[in-house]
Amino acid sequence: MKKTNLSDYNSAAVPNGKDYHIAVVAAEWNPEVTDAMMNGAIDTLREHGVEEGNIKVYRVPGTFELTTAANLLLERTQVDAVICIGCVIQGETRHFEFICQAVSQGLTNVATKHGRPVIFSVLTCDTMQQALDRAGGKHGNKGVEGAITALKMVALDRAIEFEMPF
Ligand code: DLZ
Repeated sequence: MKKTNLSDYNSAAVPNGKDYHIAVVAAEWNPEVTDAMMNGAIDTLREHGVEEGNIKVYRVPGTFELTTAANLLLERTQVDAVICIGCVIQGETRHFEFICQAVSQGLTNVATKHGRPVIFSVLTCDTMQQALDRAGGKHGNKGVEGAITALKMVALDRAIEFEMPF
């Protein structure tokens, strides 16, 4: 079956996040997109048992700053995962390429450096309409998907920590 909305998921297959601590960091650029993704992520965490006090939300100026924020959070707190939300729209210059390259590589480096999940909920679009379509529009909400990914990755982290027999 062709999936047109990637935010359709089986709720029963998502781990319960009762004792999880999750940070959500969202860029201020393109707020009509990042606000919708951020709210989708927060609502999804709540729906899957993460307690209100265990969800911490931060804003950064732009998508480029997501890497620094994720690094600070993982260095200074015991947060289980960081969901990074941004939206980069192609403009007339090459700025787009540099931001996309820096944030994708930067977040990968931060995740591997700290050994904790960092979720890449960053839209890299040609047009604002493409972004809106993925922030609660016809292609779902990538913030929701980021929250589900975070829950699954924390569950994996704990399974490796506590369930491995060797
Ligand atoms: C400068 C810039 C540009 C041109 N475009 C975007 C964008 O589409 N999305 C986004 O989140 N941020 C953009 N920024 C800001 C950079 O991410 C960053 O905040 C600045 O370069 C300062 O480091």
